[in-house]
Amino acid sequence: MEFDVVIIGAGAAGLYALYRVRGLGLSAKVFEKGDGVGGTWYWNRYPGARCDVESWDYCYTFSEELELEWEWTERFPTQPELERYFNHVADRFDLRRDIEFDTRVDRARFDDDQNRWLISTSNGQTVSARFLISAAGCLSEVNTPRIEGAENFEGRQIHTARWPQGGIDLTGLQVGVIGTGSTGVQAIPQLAKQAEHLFVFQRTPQFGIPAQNRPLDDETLEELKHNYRERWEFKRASSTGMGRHPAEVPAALEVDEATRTQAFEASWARGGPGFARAFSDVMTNAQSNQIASQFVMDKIRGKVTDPAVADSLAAIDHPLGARRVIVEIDYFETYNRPNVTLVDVAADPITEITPQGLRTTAGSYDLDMIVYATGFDGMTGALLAMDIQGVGGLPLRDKWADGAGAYLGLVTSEFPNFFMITGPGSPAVYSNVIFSIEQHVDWITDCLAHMADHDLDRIDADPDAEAEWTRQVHEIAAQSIIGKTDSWWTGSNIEGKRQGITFYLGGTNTYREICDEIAANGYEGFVFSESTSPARA
Ligand code: N01
Repeated sequence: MEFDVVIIGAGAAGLYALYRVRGLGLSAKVFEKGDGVGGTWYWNRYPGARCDVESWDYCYTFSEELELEWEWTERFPTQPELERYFNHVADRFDLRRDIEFDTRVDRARFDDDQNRWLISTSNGQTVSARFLISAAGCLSEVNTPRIEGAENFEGRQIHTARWPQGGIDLTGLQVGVIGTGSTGVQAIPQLAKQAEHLFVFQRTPQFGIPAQNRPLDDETLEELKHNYRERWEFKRASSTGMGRHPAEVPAALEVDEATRTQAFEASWARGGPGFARAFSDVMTNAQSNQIASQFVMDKIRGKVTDPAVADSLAAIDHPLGARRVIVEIDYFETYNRPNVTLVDVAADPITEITPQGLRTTAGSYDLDMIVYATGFDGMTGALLAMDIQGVGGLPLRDKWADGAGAYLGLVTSEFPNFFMITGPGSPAVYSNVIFSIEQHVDWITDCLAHMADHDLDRIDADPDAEAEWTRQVHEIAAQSIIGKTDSWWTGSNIEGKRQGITFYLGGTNTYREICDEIAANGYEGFVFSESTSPARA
């Protein structure tokens, strides 16, 4: 089978890419390893899963009708609501007929003579396409740490991103959770309500800001619909793709203590991921950050009745925002329940999993089930899980052995006609990702239209342009406190992975301007060649 475009994944990126590619009159096929659409929101169905970007921002903007007809029910949408949304989009735009479900892309090889990609899938097909677009996601390759003895455990072991449709009945079970990142923090309060006893194995305490979630009433929905174009302008102007009015705030060090506390209290009461924006310098000045960090740690302590547990949860050793800040609902209060035990595995590390449970250097825990809330191989995991080979059979794994890089995060040299949506080098995970996805898809499909108009058959990144862009990505990251501690952001959660921030921290607004300018200047830094191939559609 031959297509103009093959798209990997039917999450937010794959669905929109299919919609736009079709709009160019190109033939397309999407391969999706799950049996439904939604990507992250298809796979992550653990109890408590919800988005920590507000519903009115975490949605497509490409269709006015879609925006006006869809009604969000809460400030922060749950996984079931998001899954419904992506199913609605797939049906509304008649996307399913070009999606093949239960089909994983295992291998993609560029045929230099034909200028085509040969794509092999888990169900034994090989298809060819002029263009290959990865919409495989930044957080889709799960990370399950290898713990000695895990294979001998007699109970059930499950990663949060593989929670089954229909759920799991935890009644009467002794459950252990490893991991207290965004996922663990969302899952733990819900698991605690269901399990007989919940043991939380925490290695690194984390900052948690209350979501202050709420249902959306008719008046709010009406206002959201009324203002959606204005919000879109704000998203484009903002550095993270969020549609908030950018408030002018002073630096924390410019005001007195009482004013500071008042502003932090107000930000806390608003809730959500924007807590640090109470002042302009929390993310840039170590002293301001320390004051904000102390405020959050005191709040955490205030929520937990047992002082020793409160200490374990609040003894945070990294600056606020150096790891992705967590948005929580009833997380810290959950430790006041008699059926929840916090186990500090930084002090007493996990040594092994036994047939009956889990052992640390301090004791043993009998468990019926172990939940791995241990995250993902971020940014590059899903790309490198496939065997992607560029010019001359060069494996992407080899090309990126010393660190991942792509020109604008879109194209990596020696892999012609291969586009990555939210690839390494783009703002990706440090932005309202669905808005970044739209920007990437629009840019890519405009580029495909440009190639068709100019009878161009092949696009590649100039290696020098790519190296210079990657240098800038690293340079900007080096100036930020983001990533100044180990986490999946730096790749340190994956054994043997090259460490460092691979996403662009210069702001989504600046990034968009750069991408647009490069396109307007004839796609500077990209190398095109004219149609020579007999296979050209
Ligand atoms: O994964 P994580 P996540 N022994 O890597 C621990 C997005 N997201 O799935 O910190 C013991 O952050 C690890 O400990 P440590 C969001 O971008 C969004 O929670 O390495 N512990 C850590 O506590 C987020 O940032 C939403 O010491 C081990 C945890 O596992 C990203 O996904 C919701 C261990 C992993 O935390 C990833 O979040 C959920 C071991 N051997 C997720 N190995 C939204 O709301 C790992 N850990 C949109």
